[in-house]
Amino acid sequence: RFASQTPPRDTRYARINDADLKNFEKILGKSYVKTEEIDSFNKDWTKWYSGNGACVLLPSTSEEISAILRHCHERRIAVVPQAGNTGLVGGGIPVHDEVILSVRRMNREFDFDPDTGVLSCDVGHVLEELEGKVGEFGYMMPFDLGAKGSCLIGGNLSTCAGGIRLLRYGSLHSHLLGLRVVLPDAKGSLVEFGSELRKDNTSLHAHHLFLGSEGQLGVITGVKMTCVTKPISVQSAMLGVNTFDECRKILRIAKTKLGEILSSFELMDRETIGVLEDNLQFSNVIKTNPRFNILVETSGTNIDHDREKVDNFLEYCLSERLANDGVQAKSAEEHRLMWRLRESATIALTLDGIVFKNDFSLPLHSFYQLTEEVRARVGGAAKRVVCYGHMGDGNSHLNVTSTKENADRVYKMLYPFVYEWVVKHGGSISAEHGIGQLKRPYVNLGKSTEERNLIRSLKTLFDPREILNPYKFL
Ligand code: FAD
Ligand code: S2G
Ligand code: ZN
Repeated sequence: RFASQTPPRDTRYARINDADLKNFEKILGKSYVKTEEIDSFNKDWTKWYSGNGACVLLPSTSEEISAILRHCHERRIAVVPQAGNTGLVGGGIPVHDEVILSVRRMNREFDFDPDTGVLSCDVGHVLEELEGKVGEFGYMMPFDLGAKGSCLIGGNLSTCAGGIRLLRYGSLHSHLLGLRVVLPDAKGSLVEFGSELRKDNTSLHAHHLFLGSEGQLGVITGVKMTCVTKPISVQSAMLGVNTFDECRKILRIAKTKLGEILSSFELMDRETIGVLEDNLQFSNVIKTNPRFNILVETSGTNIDHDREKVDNFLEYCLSERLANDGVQAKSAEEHRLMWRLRESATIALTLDGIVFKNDFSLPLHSFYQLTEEVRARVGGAAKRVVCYGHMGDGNSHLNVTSTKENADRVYKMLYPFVYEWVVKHGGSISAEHGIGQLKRPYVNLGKSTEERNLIRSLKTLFDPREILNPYKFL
């Protein structure tokens, strides 16, 4: 009921009939065309969205997807691509009766070149499984996120996922070399964009258009991307800090004193720690109940050198009274406990009632001001206002929880206030989770008409009958 106003079903789209299902079964085989027990595909992870997807199709090859899209183009049947269904904005959930095209079975192809670190694979691999497979060659995926056990690389590409390593390894754009895409046009065109080469300046690099396209331009079926060498030494430290200004100063010091080995700089405010303590009975690794926890991670090649660097960094922050407490992980177990705190925030919040999730990019000078203003604005109506996130990337996950009774009131206090506030302060209303259904009405905030019109003409170019993931931001 909080989801942004759902647009009415567009009558241009055909409703599927038995002949369609027969055709899908001819393409995929009966067992991969599901019309029963498809709730888990029609509901999203946050349980905010539930679609009426008429059926779920489970292809295992690009050719099968091409045949499906050819048929859907001809019959003008709306299709929503889906991967691991861990998206947090309802992007992979039908708004009405769109057919769900799941890439879960697209996990045959896997090829890795240990000389170049280039991964070339189908999009249905689970992120954590890819981490393990490239790990055998001494490499690591260049991004990591809390949903790694369920999200698929196809979904990560389509949302241009960020995660906890972006500060060090850059966004997925820095690692993308090529994509295999099936277009929703009359032929169901199968197009290979880019190559396996790090340097290939022979085209417009159009594959980058599909990063973050949220299933609206084409179905991504294969990827070629660079992975990074697995660090021999991963160190972490947790600092207790009293003011956000000091957190900003510590970030600058981390960048100079830890330099190239700095790989994560995550923030949790005291309220975030509170929801972890109350709902998961975790305890803070910092015992002085600080206003902020800062989790710093380094990834390097020499354990002794890195440990010493982190030690000097910690000592400096303490002696300069920027942090009032700090501890370096002395074992893999301590490292895991620190990260368990940070990565469990999402789960802890799901136990707190109705959760209004946010994912903003903000300039650091106003990063925490929004949380303070929201706290003042929602006051007693909300249960909790917490802020955690990838501070090193300026990415705030301001989450507000409420009881069922107060939810409508809190929702109206929050939206569109927070989106307008973010855009007014030079931020972005979506840092890494995408737009989906959640932010569709606000996607034009701060965007020029020229840009909007150009982007729309790209949608028409790739998806002439607008059958792919309709009712979303394009
Ligand atoms: P889905 O949710 O299935 O789909 C996501 C979008 O991609 C949809 O719009 C869908 O239509 C489209 N799509 C899927 N497959 C294809 C395809 N093959 N071709 C074209 N379009 C396609 N996100 C972050 O960025 N950073 C985080 O730190 C982070 N932490 C998370 C922690 C938890 C506990 C959870 C539950 C989620 C978190 N997320 C995070 C959000 C989510 O995991 C990411 O958005 C992830 O990239 C989604 O991948 P998925 O495979 O689940 O995709
Ligand atoms: C994170 C997960 C989703 C959320 O933990 O970094 O991206 O907002 C988030 O809880
Ligand atoms: Zn995040």
